[in-house]
Amino acid sequence: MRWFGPNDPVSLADIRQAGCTGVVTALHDIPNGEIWTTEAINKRKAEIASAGLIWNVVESLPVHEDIKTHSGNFLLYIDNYKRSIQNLSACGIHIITYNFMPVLDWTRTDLAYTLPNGAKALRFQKAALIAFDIFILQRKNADKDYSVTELQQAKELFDTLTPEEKKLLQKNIIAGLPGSEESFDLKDFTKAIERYDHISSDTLRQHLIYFLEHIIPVAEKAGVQMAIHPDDPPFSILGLPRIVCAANDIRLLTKALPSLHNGLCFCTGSFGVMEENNLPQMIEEFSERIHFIHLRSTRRNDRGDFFEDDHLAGDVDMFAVISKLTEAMQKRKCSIPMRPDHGHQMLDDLKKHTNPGYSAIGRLKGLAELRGLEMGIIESKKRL
Ligand code: CS2
Ligand code: MN
Repeated sequence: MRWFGPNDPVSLADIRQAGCTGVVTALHDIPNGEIWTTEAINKRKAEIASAGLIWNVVESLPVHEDIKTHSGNFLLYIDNYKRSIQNLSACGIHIITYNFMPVLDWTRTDLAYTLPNGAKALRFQKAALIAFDIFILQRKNADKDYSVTELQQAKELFDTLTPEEKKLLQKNIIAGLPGSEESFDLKDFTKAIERYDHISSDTLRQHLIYFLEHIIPVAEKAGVQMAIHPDDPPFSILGLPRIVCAANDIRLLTKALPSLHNGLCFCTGSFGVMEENNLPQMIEEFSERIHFIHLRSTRRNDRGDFFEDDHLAGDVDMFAVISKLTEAMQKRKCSIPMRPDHGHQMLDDLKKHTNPGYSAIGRLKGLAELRGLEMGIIESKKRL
């Protein structure tokens, strides 16, 4: 499971009881862009080990905005990034997840969407995002990005919101979800997105490839597998370019840097939002370079909304996904680390403060179901 460090309301002991053997974490207290020293890494590693767990995957080693925009101190930050990769390797950690999403990490408009059974889930409602963009953020020329119907739906929704609900919507979108490196107020946010005014998807992709050209040789030498996390949601939001959404985006990256150290964090919840992404096929195509797995399912509608469904329900064919993943692991003769990505807020979670998406019981339920499915698939192959 993912653990957010000593301040996480879900403790290492809880995670161990949930049946995990390891945690996925980051040194969240180190500002984005600074070097992760071996002392700091080893200290956190020892803390995790003393709870009977291992730290084998970093999520995430953040990429500074200067690197994404190719401006300011980007050369220094790339050097620092290389040093962090080397330091992690020296401490025995060889899988690093990161993402290349401009400004915002993962984005939802509703963090407490009540499901029919009373549990709460995370949801992305397109009309709410557009309402934020047009009426709260008032981004220049934003209306050009949407159809007349979309603008109308956003206006209708916005008119039903109370002032508190409007504030909450803004907070949900820009105040930073767990694991995000940044948190903004409206003014700072506008400044941050304006840095991308002249950066198209192709330019952003060139910036990513430039970054990879510098770090992948270092990762190779250090025996570190880099795993890029797809954009979540996998489409452009608020006029920002997005370049890690579909199978073809991954093809472009692997064509530029064919090394298997240039790998993927296969997040079924993120890729699965896009109907054209055939997940089992993608696993087959990229099987050698999947270094880390996030399992989660979303359910979409035809308005461009989605919510996080039960791990074994929704639009993701989890049986096919896990079948393909077990085949990949058998072929590679290795076990790829996996975590349940997010979980519902349910039972006692509902009475506690939990990090959105990172409740104890909801994730435990997801993990238990996923492990059961995996065991069923492996054993039935052996015994039939
Ligand atoms: C999100 C992200 O998909 C997710 O789990 O919680 O924070 C994601 O982990 C990062 O973007 C990966 O770099
Ligand atoms: Mn994910």
